[in-house]
Amino acid sequence: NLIKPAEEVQRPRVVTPFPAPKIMDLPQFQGEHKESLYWGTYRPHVYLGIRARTPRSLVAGLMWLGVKDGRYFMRHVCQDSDELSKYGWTHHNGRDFGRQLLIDQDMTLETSFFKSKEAGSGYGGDWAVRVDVQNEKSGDGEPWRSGHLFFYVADEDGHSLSLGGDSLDIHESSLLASGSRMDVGRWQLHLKSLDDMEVHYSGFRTPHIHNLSDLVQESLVEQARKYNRLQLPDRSDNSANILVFQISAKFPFKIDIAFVSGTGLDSSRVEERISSLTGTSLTSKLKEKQREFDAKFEKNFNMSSKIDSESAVAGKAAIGNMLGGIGYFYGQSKIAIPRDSNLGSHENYIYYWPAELYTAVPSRPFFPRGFLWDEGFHQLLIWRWDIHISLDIIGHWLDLMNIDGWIPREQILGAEALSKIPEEFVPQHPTDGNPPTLFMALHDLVDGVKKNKFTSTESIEISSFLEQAFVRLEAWFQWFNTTQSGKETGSYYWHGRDSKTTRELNPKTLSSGLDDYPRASHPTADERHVDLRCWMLLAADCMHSVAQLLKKENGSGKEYGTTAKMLTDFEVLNQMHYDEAYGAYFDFGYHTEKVRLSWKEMKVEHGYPTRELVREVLGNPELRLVPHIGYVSLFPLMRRIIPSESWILQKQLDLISNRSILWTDFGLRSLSKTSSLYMKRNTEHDAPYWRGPIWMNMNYMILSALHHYSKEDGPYRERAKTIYDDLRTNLIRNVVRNYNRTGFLWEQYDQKNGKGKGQRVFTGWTSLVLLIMAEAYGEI
Ligand code: 6A9
Repeated sequence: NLIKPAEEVQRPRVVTPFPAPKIMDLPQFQGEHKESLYWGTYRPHVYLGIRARTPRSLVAGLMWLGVKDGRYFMRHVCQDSDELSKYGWTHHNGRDFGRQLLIDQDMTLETSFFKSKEAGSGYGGDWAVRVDVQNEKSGDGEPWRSGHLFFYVADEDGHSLSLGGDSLDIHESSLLASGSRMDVGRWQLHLKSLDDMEVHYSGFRTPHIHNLSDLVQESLVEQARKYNRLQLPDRSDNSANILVFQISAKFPFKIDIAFVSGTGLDSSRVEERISSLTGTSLTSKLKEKQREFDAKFEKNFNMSSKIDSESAVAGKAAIGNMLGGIGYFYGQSKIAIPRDSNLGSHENYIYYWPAELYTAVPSRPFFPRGFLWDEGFHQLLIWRWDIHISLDIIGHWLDLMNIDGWIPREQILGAEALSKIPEEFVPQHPTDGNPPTLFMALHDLVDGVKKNKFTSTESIEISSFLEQAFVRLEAWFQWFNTTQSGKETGSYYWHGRDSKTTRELNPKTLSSGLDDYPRASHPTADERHVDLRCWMLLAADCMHSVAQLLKKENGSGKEYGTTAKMLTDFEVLNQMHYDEAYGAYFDFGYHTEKVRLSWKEMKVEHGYPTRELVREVLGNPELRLVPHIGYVSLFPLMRRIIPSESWILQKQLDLISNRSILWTDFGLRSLSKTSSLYMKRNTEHDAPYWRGPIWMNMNYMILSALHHYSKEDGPYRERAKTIYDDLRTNLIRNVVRNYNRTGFLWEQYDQKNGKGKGQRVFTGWTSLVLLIMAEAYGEI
């Protein structure tokens, strides 16, 4: 039983769902739509994992033995320590097709996924996986001339699985396993191959599939010890809910795995379905799907005249990995509660309600889970590919809202997601927000409907979605507008900064998404954050246009218009945030520049003196603008508040194009070289993160604004155009170069040499490079 009992009597307010019909209950998300998305590669944290969009699914996945320096290693969960020199989806359409390439030392694996619904298929249809294994050193004389794959099926519902036979000879019978479930009826799993191979197996019974790699490894080690062979024991019993099949063959070899459901009904069609999902039939289906993918890529991004073919390959990997990285999660968030609260919990957290989340993820090996503000950026790509997937994802996120209009920022749902993160980072803080970037995507959709860019069916679906979402969006807006407001009307600040810390050089602002980007040295209620003010403008603007579309202008719609107008007021913005001397927009707060970290001798422990890095404040903080030029300073430009004829626009262009400030050959750095905190560590353990390196999401927003100003009449139009072109070229060139050199998209890029930094396989917002290639920007 994975689900903790809910507090039945009276739910604490913070874990009470928003009292309105769920968006995901809309008719448009049922029926064919729902079924078409049932099975998928929705387990992004493993190299290849399949499940259905249901809380306790039948799951499947691939492991293999990698060989390094003559030793074997089990590969399963995406891990940097596996040192794969490349992996990721070169193609994926988010639905029924994907092709992935993985390079593990001398071994190259190509995994393809294909899905189809045939007459006789059970709910959600059938699917197939092809694994094509090559090895550079596959000559007969080599010691490692055979490869070992492990394909598993596991029933999270605990139903037991039946083995195809006691000894598996696939040339006799291709049946590996079968079972039965409520959702899809009876099902069978088959293995077909033209190559010679041995198949061994092992059965397990456990609800904990997240440590399956360990189980398989232990079983192999035990066999190796006893019999000196690398082979699963061919042991299972009737109660096993997990079956693992070891497939061993000489390089090169190829296997096709076919999953067929609804097999209880019409057995004659089963053979036919299996053969159409394997062999030459599968080959031609995969080819056809790949052609479709290429054609859709061409049509939707329409950029062949704008970029070279090398960039197009990286662009395809960007969208392929974004779609291939989409996951389905189910579980309960932990919500942090104040220590002194009397909620009757012995822990410092309570559980959110059990919830499902269908979402893209920032990075498969490191952050294979949902992040609220990342998702808004992801949707800018996804809606342009498949509007139905995008609405489904946004709907899931908005359904996670509580009665206060709050959505937890980081979604760590279920055991598999939890296994990727240290415990202390799990609880989410209900006082903390995260930029409401979903409004960017929603605004694009509204705009698209108004300008007839969608088919009429799509437009109707978007409108009915917005109709159902409206109360939630209003509550979301209100949550920000009330809980994150500042002392002065029209001012806002990110709540949740630590005002008592003695360790951080500058207390972090995790909720802003820009973590360690420097803010006022002393957090107080006097703060005003210019980025949040601009996010509020985006939200108000978007709400206003949604209200217009839904013909609600006379009710609350009017207020959003008024709020948006107030927040676009150039004079007020300048009074609150503009610094004449720097020509830049800044936060405001209780601040001193005279802060540093220094080592302090602490009391003697066990005879040893200990040292700690602590913060020293050498100046007197005062209420003032906080003089750090960087991404935050550019928000008024990003939001296009600055009139195109204003000399303040010229100032912003100066800051952007100045190499001593933000300009590099690889994109705009997050913090000016002239800032006192440029590339400074925040604590002994926290290296600079948003204090210099180049991030794609912000560069995309800045480019989008430059693109806008290069089309608006005004004295700086030409200059905006030149800067836009150069910045765009630099960003594309650098990301593509890194992709070709390293095989990966990266979390951020070094501002000095352009090298990918932070996490690799960061196919979240770095994938926006594709929209940059295509010059696809929103109207807002
Ligand atoms: C905490 C650490 C082994 C950081 O892309 C996701 C987020 C962004 O939303 C945010 O803006 N990333 C950015 O500043 C990654 C955050 C990962 C948090 C993980 C646990 C230990 O894990």
